[in-house]
This record gives sequence, C-alpha cells and structure tokens, in this order.
Amino acid sequence: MKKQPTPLSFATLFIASTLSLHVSATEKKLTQTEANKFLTQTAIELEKLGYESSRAEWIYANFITEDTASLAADIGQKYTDAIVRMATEAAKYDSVKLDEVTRRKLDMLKLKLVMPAPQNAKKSAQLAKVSADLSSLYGKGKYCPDDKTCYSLRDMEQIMATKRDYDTLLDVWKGWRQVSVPMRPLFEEQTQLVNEGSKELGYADTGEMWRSKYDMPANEFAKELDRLWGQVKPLYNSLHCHVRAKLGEKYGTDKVPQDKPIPAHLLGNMWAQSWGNIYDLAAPENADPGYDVTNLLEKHQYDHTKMVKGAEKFFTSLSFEPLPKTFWTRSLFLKPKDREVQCHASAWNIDSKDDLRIKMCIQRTGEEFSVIHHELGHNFYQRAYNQQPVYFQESANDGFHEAIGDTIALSVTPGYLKEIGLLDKVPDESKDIGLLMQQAMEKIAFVPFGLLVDQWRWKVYSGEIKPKEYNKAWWELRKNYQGVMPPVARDENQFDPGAKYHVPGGVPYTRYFLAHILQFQFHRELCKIAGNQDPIHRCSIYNSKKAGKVLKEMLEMGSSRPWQEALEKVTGSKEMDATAIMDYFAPLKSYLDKQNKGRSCGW
Ligand code: X8Z
Ligand code: ZN
Repeated sequence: MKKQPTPLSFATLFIASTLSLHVSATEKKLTQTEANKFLTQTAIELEKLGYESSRAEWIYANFITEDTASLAADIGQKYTDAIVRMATEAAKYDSVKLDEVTRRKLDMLKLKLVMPAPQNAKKSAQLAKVSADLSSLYGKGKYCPDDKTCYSLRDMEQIMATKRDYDTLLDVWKGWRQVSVPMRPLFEEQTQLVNEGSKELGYADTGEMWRSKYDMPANEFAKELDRLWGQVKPLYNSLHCHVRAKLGEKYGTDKVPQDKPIPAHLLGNMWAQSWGNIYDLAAPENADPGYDVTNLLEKHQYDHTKMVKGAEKFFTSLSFEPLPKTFWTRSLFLKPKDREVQCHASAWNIDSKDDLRIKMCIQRTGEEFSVIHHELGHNFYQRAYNQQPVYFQESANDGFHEAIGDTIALSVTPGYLKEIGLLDKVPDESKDIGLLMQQAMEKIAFVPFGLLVDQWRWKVYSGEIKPKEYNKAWWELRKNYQGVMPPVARDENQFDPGAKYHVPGGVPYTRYFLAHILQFQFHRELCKIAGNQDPIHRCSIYNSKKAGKVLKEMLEMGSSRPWQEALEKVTGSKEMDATAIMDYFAPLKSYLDKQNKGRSCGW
C-alpha cells in the first residue's frame, strides 16, 4: 500500500538540500510573491490530504482486510502523486532569490516523500499496491508449526524473550522468517519503482534521497554516521565479548563458538537488535539490583491503561499538557481477538492538531513500558509543533522524533520507581553495574543494528546489492556490524530483511541509530538543567519544570530550523556526539574489560 504517509510520515523528514531539476526560472518569471502564493495554496491542500490519508491509514492498520488495504492504497497513491507534483513545482524555484523561510519550506516539500512514485499513473498505482501488499504480509504474518498451533509475531517475540531452549528458539526464529519469503519479488519491484520516482525528482536513487534530509550534503551525513559508530564500537565490542562468553556457558561453546559471531536466535529478541531480555544470563554477580520492572508492574497490578497513564504523568510532570480525552477513547492499546491489526507500535496525530493516538498491542513488561514512553514522546512532539506552518510540522530530524520518548524513559530510574510507588527501596550504588548491564543490553546492543538496516537498503537502492544477493549481503552486514550469524544456513530463496517491520513498511531506519546517540545527549543536558548531582545513570528529570521548559522549546521548533540549531537549544552544541552515551556507560566499560581479560574477543 501506500506507506506514505506512514504514521510518522508526519514524522518523516525533510530538510534543506539543493535539489535541482534544472528548470530555468525564466520559463515563467518566478518571484518571491509567486512562491508565497504557491506555498499558501499548497499548505491548504497538504493539510487536507494529510488528514484524509491518516484516517485511511489508521483504519487499515487497525483492521487489516483486502478492502481496507485497497482503500488505503488508493488514498496513499493520491497523496503520493500530489506530493510528487508539489515537489516538482517547488523545484522550479531553485534559482529564484527567496527569503530563508520560504526557501526552507520549499526544501521540505521537495524532500517530503519517503517512497516517491514515478510520474506515471500506472506505475504509481502499482507502487501503492505493492507497498500495501508488503505491509499486509507483515501485519498478518503468522507461523503455524502444526495443524493446531499458530503463533503471531507477538507470541513468538514472547518465546524469544523468555525461553532458553536452543531448538525451541531456533524453530520460532526460522518460523517467523517464512513470512518474508513471498515479500522478495514485491520488494524488488518496489525498489525499482521508488528509484524511478527518486530519479525523476533529481536524486541518484532513493538512498541518496533519504540521506539528503539532514541539513548537510548526503555524503557528509554518511560519514557522520561512521564517525558516531566509531565512538561507540569499542563499548559494543566489549559487551559482545562478555555476552558471547555467557552464552557459551549457557549453551555450550560448540553451539556458541567463542571466535565466531553469536547465533542470532539466542539474544532474547527476534532480530537480535536488543538483548535486555537475556539480562539474567549476563547479570553481574553481587551487583544485580534485585528487581525487574516486569515483576514490579505485575506486583502492583498495572494494566495497560495504568502503564500509559504512568508514562503520561512523566510528561505532565515536566509541564506538558495532559493528553486529550480522545486519546483514551481512540487509541488501540490491546491486541484485538477478532481481527488482524498491525501490532508494531506507532503514534499518530490524525488531524495534525490534537487528535493524538497510539496503536500498540501492549503487554505487561518493562520493555513495553519503555515503548509506551517512546510512543508518547512522538505524541507530545507532534502536539508541540502543531502551531508551525504545515511544512515545519516535523521533528528537527527524524532521529529527534525517535529520541524524545526514549530520553524520558532514561529517567525511569530506581529512584523514580520508588517515587511513584513501584519500588520499595532504591538499591545501593554497588548494584549500579547490574542496572548498567541491563541498560547496555538494550541500548548499546541496538546501535549497530540501528545502523546496518539502512546500510543494506542504501546499497540495494544504489544497485550495489543486486536482488540475487539480498540475503547474502544482509547477513554480511549483520556479521560485520553486529557480530551475529544466522543459526542455520540461509540462501536467496529467503528474504530475511523482510522479517523486520521497517523493510516491508518502507520506514527508514537510520533514525533509530541517531536516536540512540541523541537520547543520551539530551539526557545528559536535561539532567544538568534539572540540577542533578548524581551519576548520570541515576538521574531522573521527573518533575523538573526547568528541564521540561527547555525540552518543550526545542520540540515547538518542529523542523523550522536546521536540526543543528534545535540540538543547540538543549545541549549548547550543534554536533551529534556519542561521548554522552559513552560517559553514561563508563563504569560498565571498566567492568566488562575486567571480565573479558583472558577471553579472546571479536569474530
Ligand atoms: O519501531 C520502533 C518504534 C516505533 S517508531 C516502536 N522502534 C524500532 C524497532 O522496533 O525496531 C523503536 C526502537 C527501534
Ligand atoms: Zn518511534
């Protein structure tokens, strides 16, 4: 279907870059006045189209049938075609002298689409259909090991998180990857079509278009990512070494060889993207904090509403307004029993004003409690920039959108849990290594995964990875960045990238890598503003109106200014910087390096 707009396409990102379609301004004398007129008219149309397509998309994602898919695809096509037309029109002003704000609005428009359709009705309709089919395959995906049993993705994620039997995990890991086999030809076709659309808009390919959204030249942005990854890599390698050793103790070094990548099904997560669920296997002796949030939620009988209310309260404690009444009646919190829904969590602002909603299939776990904070971060951001012109109703860059709720979740510390009555006693500092280990297994483990998904897609879009090597190239990147390997041989009959939501969903992934760097930068600075004196991993900004004020000011900017200025607002710096994440985990790094003495690390 149309993945444009995705729930967060209103979070999808556009930033200044100079796209030149070589349209001469002299064809028709274009001026500042013409540009203003064009932007005023276009804004009205954009608002109308956005509203219409959000509603269609919402219904589809909450009620997946062939009919809702085809309706959403039709409206998605109309939306995409309109934006392609607007972007083409906007490019006609490339060589016209304009004021800064007008220029930025036009730039945003040119970069608005994530999956641009070719300017040919048949091809555009085909792109909408193929995208809808991809998304449906994922949303409806199930694994039925026998006639009587069928597992949803959620069931399988639960198994991956809690079971420790090698073969059970392997079965489910392979089972979920059957879902993506039929996606392969659709993905290939989608790639061709969006590349054609991107070329028509003046980009070499879709990857280049995606990289052009960051207020700097596309190739510099790619280098920036390498630089940030280089900062985190030593810590990742230490964590990898330790976790592999622990897995070797658990499963035997024949199953987990100590000089090879880790088998991808043993890390507690369907995609091996975060490892917090197997914290128990790596928990440091004598430094375990002695509680986990899942148990606390159960003990205190938190249901889904109480979990969402709890997360909302954090935001209101910073002086954000409570969520609107309609949020509570229109959101989807639980997996319905009677119909197919897209369970992958998302946050929406249907009318670009205050019709905020989340769609999640909430489970009572600590991990999901964090995801709720993540989603509400999107909602509070969306509301904060709703006074901006429609062109700037976006985050500073897409990493910012993904980082806000996570920043708040970093403040869900033992001290905070005690304050809200979930925890009786804050463990003393001797237990901090346990907490940091848990956190690193979530956050540090994620970093290379956050990077590699789009390293793969960029190469697919540029043609460097050919369809006949989709899977091979995927597993090479998984090995190189993450040091994980498939537990059984994979080949080109499979399509393992498609087993990750954002690939069939057409949602760029680099944003999550950025978010993991940014959230620690935000946390460090907001803690300073809140007057925190504790070590940074013990800081909670709960109740700090001062921190809330600065955060809100940044969110209210939307994408009206380059992201560097938004970052500066909170952190005083214009650079993304991984020293914050490294500082946060510094005590753990020393611990890991001690543990790893005498082990051979690497793969
Ligand atoms: O997709 C998400 C959010 C919705 S924007 C739940 N995340 C990525 C993922 O699940 O793969 C959050 C972290 C990474
Ligand atoms: Zn998100």
